[in-house]
Amino acid sequence: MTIALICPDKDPTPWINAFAIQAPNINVEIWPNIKDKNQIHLALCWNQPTGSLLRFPNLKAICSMGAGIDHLLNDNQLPTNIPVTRIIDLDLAKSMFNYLLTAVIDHISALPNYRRQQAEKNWQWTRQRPFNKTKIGILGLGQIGSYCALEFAKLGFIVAGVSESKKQLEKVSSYTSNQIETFLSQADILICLLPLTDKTRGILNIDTFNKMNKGSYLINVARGDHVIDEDLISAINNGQLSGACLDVFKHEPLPNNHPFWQNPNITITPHCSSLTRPRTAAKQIIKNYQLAHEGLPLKNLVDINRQY
Ligand code: OXD
Repeated sequence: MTIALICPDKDPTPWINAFAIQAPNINVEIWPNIKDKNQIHLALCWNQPTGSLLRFPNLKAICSMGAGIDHLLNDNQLPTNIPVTRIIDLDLAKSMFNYLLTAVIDHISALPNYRRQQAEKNWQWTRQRPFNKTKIGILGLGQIGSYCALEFAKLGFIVAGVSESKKQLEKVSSYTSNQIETFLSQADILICLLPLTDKTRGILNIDTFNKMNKGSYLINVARGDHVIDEDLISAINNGQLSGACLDVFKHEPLPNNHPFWQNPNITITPHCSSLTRPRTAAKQIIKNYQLAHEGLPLKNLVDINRQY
C-alpha cells in the first residue's frame, strides 16, 4: 500500500519529510514516478493533472493538500465513487486569523496611507478606528470562518457572518445566505472565506459592492475566482470601496500586467494567508490512510456534490 503525492506545481519535500518522521512504514511515491499503480490506495493532491486519478485501480481515498477542494474539482475526470477529504487543522485557522487581524489593523490604522506619506515626507495623522467601532462581516462561517469570527469578537470587534445555515457563535451575529443584503449593509470590512463553488464564483461583484456601506474595505483570502476584477477596480476607483487586501487571484502568480499591482489602494500578498503545514497536517492523512485500509469512514470528508 502506497500514498501517491500528486502536486505538479508544489514542492512535495515537506510532505515526504513529514511522512518519513511520522509514519516511516508507509511507502510514499511522487507523481509521475509511480512504480506500481495497483499499490496506490491514497492520493494526496494539489491541482492533479486531469485524469491522473483514473490510473489507480485500487484507490480508496482522494485527499486535498489544503482546506479547499476546488482544485480537485477542476479535473473533469475526477472519480466520483471515491471519498474525498480536505485538511481541517487548527493551525490553518490560527494562521488565517493572524493574517486577517494584521490586514484589519493595517487598514483601521491607515498604515497604507502612512507608507505613501513616508515616500513624500508628509507628516499627517488620522485617528485609528477603535476595535469596538469596527464592523467586520465574514462571508463563510465554515471551520476557519467561525474560528476567525469568534477571535475577532473576543477582541471587541462587532462581528457578523453569513453562511448557508444559521450558526450559534458567541457575540457573532449570524445570517443565512438569503439575508445577505442586511449582512452586507452592516460591514465596514468584508472578509471572504467562502469555498469556491458554482454558487459563489463571482460573488464579489459590483452588485455586492454597491450593497456595502460607502468606503468599506474588502479582504479576500478565499479564491481569486470569487472576484470580478474589473468590478473591484471600478468600486475602488469610484470610492464605493476604500480599498482591498487580496491574497488570492484568478491567475497565480498575479501576472505582471494586472492592474491590481498598480492600484495604490490594493494590498497584494502571494497566497500566503494560511499555508498548510505538512508537519501538523500529515497526521490526518496518515489516519485516513489507516481508515481507508480498514474500510472505515474517513475523517474530514467533503461532499463533492456540494463542492466543499
Ligand atoms: C487551501 C489554500 O485551500 O491554501 O488550503 O488555499
